[in-house]
Amino acid sequence: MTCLAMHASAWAVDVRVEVKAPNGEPIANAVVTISGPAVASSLRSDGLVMQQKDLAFSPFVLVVPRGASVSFPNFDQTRHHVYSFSPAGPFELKLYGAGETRSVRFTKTGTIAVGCNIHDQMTAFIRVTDAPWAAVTDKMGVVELRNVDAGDRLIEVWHPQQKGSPDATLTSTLAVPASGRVSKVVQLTVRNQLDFHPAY
Ligand SMILES: [Cu+2]
Repeated sequence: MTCLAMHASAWAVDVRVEVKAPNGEPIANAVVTISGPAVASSLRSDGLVMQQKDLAFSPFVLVVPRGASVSFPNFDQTRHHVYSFSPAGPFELKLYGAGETRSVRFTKTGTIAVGCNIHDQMTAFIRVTDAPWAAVTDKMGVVELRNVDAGDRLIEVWHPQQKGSPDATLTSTLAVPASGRVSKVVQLTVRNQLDFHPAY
């Protein structure tokens, strides 16, 4: 066994983060990242998909490692024209129809607000990160991040309804122990409306 494998198994624990509103309600679609000197990102870099179905993007929020490609398959009978003006990764996928797909590679970290030129109500967000651990909260407001290396870590939480710039995050610290498991509750204030739009 190599030293690296020993390190990963012996000094890493699972971290549970719960994101809540001040009134205690769970906040879904928050991107939780933990930064630190990991050997490699634990995020998958292939098979990343943001589909178009029933005139909506799915998932609404996706987190991907920098350098990854995301495919945008169209499962609707109507054509979509998917684009972003976001400085972190502007792109345009001109009208394409049912059963077709396109893909985009994201090489800068930041927030990509995704829209459709035909259907204004279609909106989604891609967060591109260098953090070794990241996930999107489920409807219970929870992420489980596996095998986080022990040490003092920085947790960042991002949400599309967060006040501030498209890249505004709420940061906090977490001491990750060498064994056991750890959980943390993060309180986040979000607005009723999206703070920014793909066309901005
Ligand atoms: Cu569309």
